[in-house]
Amino acid sequence: MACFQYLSLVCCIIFLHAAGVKSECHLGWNHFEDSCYMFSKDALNWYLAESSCRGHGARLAEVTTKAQSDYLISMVKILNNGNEYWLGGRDDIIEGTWQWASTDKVFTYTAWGPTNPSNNGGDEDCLQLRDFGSVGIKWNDISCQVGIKFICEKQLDSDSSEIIG
Ligand SMILES: [Ca+2]
Ligand SMILES: [Ca+2]
Repeated sequence: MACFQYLSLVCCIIFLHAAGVKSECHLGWNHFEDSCYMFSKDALNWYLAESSCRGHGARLAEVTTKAQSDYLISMVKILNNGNEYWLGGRDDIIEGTWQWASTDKVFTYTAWGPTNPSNNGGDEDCLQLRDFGSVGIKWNDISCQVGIKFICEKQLDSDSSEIIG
């Protein structure tokens, strides 16, 4: 009887472990709600950053809720390196119309920093997270050609099946 109970416990642990693994992000990716996020160590321009994310079966992070925005900002604070990070927003197709790159959907939620988007020099068409000092980390438009770090995002479900490519 004791042996049977022990085996049941082992089976239960194995089952829970297997179930748990399925809902986790891959090593190096961080789980929030339905997505996995990777904060790059490399600095690339926006276009190469987007390509890099696609190479991981992901996209540049697209922020549609305050909760998601707060999470990403808190992660950037934890990394505490003063770095700026690309997000997947752009207005290079129609100036002043900000869209998410993977869907072309126009922004609904926004978290712009003071006086932004500013389109300085007529050449700020890509979306980054940067530190605005007293108001904290917010959104800024900047030239797409600047080399900075970036945040990739992919669906939690797609992460467990990413073997091909
Ligand atoms: Ca612009
Ligand atoms: Ca700006």
